[in-house]
Amino acid sequence: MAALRLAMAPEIKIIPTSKKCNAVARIVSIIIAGMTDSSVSIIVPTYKESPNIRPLVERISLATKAAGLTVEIVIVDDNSQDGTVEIIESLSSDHPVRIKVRKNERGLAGAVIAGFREAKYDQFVVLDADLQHPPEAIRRLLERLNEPGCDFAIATRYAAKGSIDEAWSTGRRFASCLATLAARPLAPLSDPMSGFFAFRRQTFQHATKLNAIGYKIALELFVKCGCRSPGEVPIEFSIRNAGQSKAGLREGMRFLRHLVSLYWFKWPIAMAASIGSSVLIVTAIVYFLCRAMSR
Ligand SMILES: Nc1nc2c(ncn2[C@@H]2O[C@H](COP(=O)(O)OP(=O)(O)OP(=O)(O)O)[C@@H](O)[C@H]2O)c(=O)[nH]1
Ligand SMILES: [Mg+2]
Repeated sequence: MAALRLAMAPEIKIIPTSKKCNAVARIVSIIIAGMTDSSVSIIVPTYKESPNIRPLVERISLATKAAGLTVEIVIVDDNSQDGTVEIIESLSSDHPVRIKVRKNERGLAGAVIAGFREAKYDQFVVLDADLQHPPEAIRRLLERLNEPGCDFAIATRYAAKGSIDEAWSTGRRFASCLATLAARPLAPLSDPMSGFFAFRRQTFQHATKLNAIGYKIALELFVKCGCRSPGEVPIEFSIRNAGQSKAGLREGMRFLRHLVSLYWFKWPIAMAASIGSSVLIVTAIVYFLCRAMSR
């Protein structure tokens, strides 16, 4: 625990000029390390993920124990009725895991927000249940978040040293690159589509007009919480461990709607101006065409 706290403590640039200075620097860094929060609520949205729950909880437990973190794992399930509840109950005697079942709602983004409301610690990590996001990177995400000034830490497959499993099809890579390019102006992130991220309760409390549509909750939170200083952690993005993907054409359409709503939120005047000028141009063209044809 002390080792992790030291690792997570902000680096202090003190140049010791004597042994005395060295000792002072060490004492200061120990005090700051002691103040660094090493507790975290890990939120996992699930829908029909029962084959993945046990390996996921075991890997999170192992990785966070090795890192000296105090954790709770909050599974937010949308009434999958596939045995997920029973698996969590059997795991809860050995692991710090609990489940919230939502019976009347569906959707990844809403489930994650419900998880934040359930969480008891002040640092949140969100990751998918299907092990595409390596739980071993949770420690590095929190280290990043605890660097001075960082308000949002996100795992990325597109930064140097990040990668995507070779089994990803060309079509999937192309769609992911297109979506990433479309979202880039909204947030200075190399992988704004990522669903593996860490941030603080305090930042969440700054959220305005949260819109729980679609899959891209990290992008939504980054924009609506007014985050400015992201930290990135490269990961190897795997393929799904078991079970079926819930992403499909319908999610793709939702993503487009979501993107437009975020552009409206961030640049309402520019959006109104571009729509207004497009309408003006089209009206002018139609008017001159009609006049030319009536001569
Ligand atoms: N609670 C809840 N979780 C969901 C819902 N839809 C998806 N999820 C979870 O959100 C996470 C991401 O969904 P995936 O189906 O893996 O989507 P994806 O990673 O974009 O697609 P793949 O790469 O094909 O796995 C998984 O943990 C899902 O179980 C939902 O409606 N409600
Ligand atoms: Mg997945």
